[in-house]
Amino acid sequence: MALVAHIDSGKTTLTESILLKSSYLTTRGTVDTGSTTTDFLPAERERGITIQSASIPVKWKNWTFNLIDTPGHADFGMEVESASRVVDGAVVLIDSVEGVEAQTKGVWRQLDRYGVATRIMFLNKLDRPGASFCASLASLLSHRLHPRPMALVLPIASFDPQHYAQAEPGIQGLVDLVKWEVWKWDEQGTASRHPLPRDDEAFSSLDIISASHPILPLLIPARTQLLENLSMFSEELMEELLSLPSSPTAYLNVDSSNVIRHLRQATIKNEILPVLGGSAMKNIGTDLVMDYVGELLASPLDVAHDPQGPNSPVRLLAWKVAWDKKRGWMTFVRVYSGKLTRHSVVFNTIRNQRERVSKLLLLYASEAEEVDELAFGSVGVILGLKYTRTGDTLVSTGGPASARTVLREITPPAPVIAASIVPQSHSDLEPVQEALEALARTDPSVRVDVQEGQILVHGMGALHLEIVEGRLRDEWNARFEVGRRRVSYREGLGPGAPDPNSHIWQTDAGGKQVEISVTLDIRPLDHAKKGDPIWDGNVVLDENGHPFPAPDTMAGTPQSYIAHGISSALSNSPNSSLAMSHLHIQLKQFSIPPGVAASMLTGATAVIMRNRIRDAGIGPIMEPYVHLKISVTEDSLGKVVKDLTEHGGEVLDLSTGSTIEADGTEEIGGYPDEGVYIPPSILSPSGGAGSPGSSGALRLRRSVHALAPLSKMLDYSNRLRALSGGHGVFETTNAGFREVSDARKLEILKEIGRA
Ligand SMILES: Nc1nc2c(ncn2[C@@H]2O[C@H](COP(=O)(O)OP(=O)(O)OP(=O)(O)O)[C@@H](O)[C@H]2O)c(=O)[nH]1
Ligand SMILES: [Mg+2]
Repeated sequence: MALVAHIDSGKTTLTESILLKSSYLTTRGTVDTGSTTTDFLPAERERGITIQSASIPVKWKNWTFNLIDTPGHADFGMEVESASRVVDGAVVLIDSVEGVEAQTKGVWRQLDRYGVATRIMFLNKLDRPGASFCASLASLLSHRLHPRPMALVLPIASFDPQHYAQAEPGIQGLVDLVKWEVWKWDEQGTASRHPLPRDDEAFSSLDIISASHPILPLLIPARTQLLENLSMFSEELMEELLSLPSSPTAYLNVDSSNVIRHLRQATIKNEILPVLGGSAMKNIGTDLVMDYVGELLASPLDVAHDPQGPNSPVRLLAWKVAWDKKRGWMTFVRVYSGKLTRHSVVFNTIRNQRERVSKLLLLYASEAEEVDELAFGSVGVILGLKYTRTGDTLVSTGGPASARTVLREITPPAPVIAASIVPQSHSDLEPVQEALEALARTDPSVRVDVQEGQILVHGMGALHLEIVEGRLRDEWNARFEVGRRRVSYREGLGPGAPDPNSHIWQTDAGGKQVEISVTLDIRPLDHAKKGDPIWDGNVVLDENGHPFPAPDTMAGTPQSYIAHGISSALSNSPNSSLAMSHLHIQLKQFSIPPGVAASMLTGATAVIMRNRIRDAGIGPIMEPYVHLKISVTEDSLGKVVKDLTEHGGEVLDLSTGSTIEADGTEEIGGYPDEGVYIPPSILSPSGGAGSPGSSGALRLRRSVHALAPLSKMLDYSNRLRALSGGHGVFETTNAGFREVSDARKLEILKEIGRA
């Protein structure tokens, strides 16, 4: 199970709370004092943000969860990518002052991409002034996150009804609508549970909730709605409800274990999104999160994996590789089949290598426990592997061929920014190159290449490069200087027509002239279409019109050699030396004379494609854009907006920006609220009636949402500090590549030395 969310929504804080509640910790740490279990890197503790995901097995009641705390900053999206690949479920958090944010949608799409169907939403920070349970719930619909969010709890801001009239913020309790009980937390954070009555009479004289409390009249309708909405997904429940007498309290007697069974089925099929809430910082709601994770999320047995028997062959996915000074290479794996034992030998199907397992560890954040075996479903670490990289599949040697199929690989997101690395002296060159290679192995979203004798490191954003630089120095003791940062541009296909003979390549093979032909239909991708992230924003199809998987995953076939050739030609345009993007490429046919090695297809395809791209002439240039959310005081708003416009930015929406997607496209409107219970806003006294983000603590501040070229925003923290007298804060998320104007194209070609 992974915790995923927008930056700062409280994932690490919730992790710490879970570790405390499950008795793994006796005292909790906080992000603010740099003392949490899972943010253990010095850079994480200094900055108070998560940079790498940390996994930890948690025991709660009869369950064991493998919990993965992920980073929220978009620059570390690779970590969410790999975590999404190996989990069967996720808890997605929302800061309930803000509602759904740009990266909430980002991580949601990542979960979609890897088919993580079962999710629970946790509306966090309900203690903050301006927090609103209802508005946050509604934002799930308006941002089209899920059509059927289902609140399993209602928040109790205070047990004193006066506080509602005075619009006091807070969270003191939760009503569990399923188990029909009230949770109450005292000042020390100790919880007590109070069952609710099953008949109407007793409601007027409850001990736990006073008769004048505004939540009281909502309880029975909320439970009724929950059951009715759920019955849309279960005929059995529908019939049970229909057979009940028509009294208002009849639904109170529906057995809760029965309700949980129906909830679980609907959650596993992703028909509903269960919604919980609380305050991770105050440990409020944590117990309910863990209970419902155990009760509702898929277990490894619920997900279609290989059937398991006592002698099932081993199949693992390496989802992360890390380097540790003491332990050496650490390969994080999830066991998808069989049982892995210490000192065994496994086969890496992608690198075609046998690998010896020296030790097995269960990792508790930075602490490790050595174990003799990793069982089916578990997440652990292998020491001793030499070749394995993130996304590789490992299987038993000697197992049946069917077990050798490759598990779906992990796609690193496209890098958008690069910096040159200059070794301090000649003797530093080799150590720097080794360090870069090792770092790229641990973080596949870092790419290293050499252009005109210069080493370039490409990454996901300015913060990512800063962290990469720090790790090279601290973890590998590399000695180097860093050149100016520049963004990674892309080239699209030029206008020139193809040469009719461009599909043929003649070469010399063993002293004989041979002719290899590869016919590719290459054209620009339609503007409205999105490219495949596996192919850096291009669409690459095989002869049958099916998308090509990444070249590494289909070793040995002629198609795989062609895919390698395509990938090599795309990585470097003969016109601009930039990577190519937004191309639509379909393989039509190919022929290779008998007796010529199929591997020759790689070179042939690369040459044929490069010629085609060269003949087409230089195409449009694209540059990466970012979506910015800037929060400033009213008086500096004008200056900030003016500066954005001067730097090629576009202001999207001055008030909430909430209807604009991270990639700048307008949303088509939210999901209807039909079949969804949204409690009245009175439940969140300090939340006000407005939308999240526009109320409470932020009243004196204004937020600006804008889209701007990343190249002009590299030094934005300094610029904003000057513009806002130090009061401005901002966040960025990647918004994809956009085609630039002719004037800007010339500027870029000059910058990269091509004009
Ligand atoms: N008021 C309040 N603050 C909270 C709560 N949970 C977390 N915070 C604060 O929010 C900030 C961010 O919390 P983190 O746990 O680091 O958030 P995160 O989602 O792990 O952030 P990244 O890993 O950097 O994406 C910290 O200052 C926390 O103290 C909460 O329930 N209430
Ligand atoms: Mg964190």
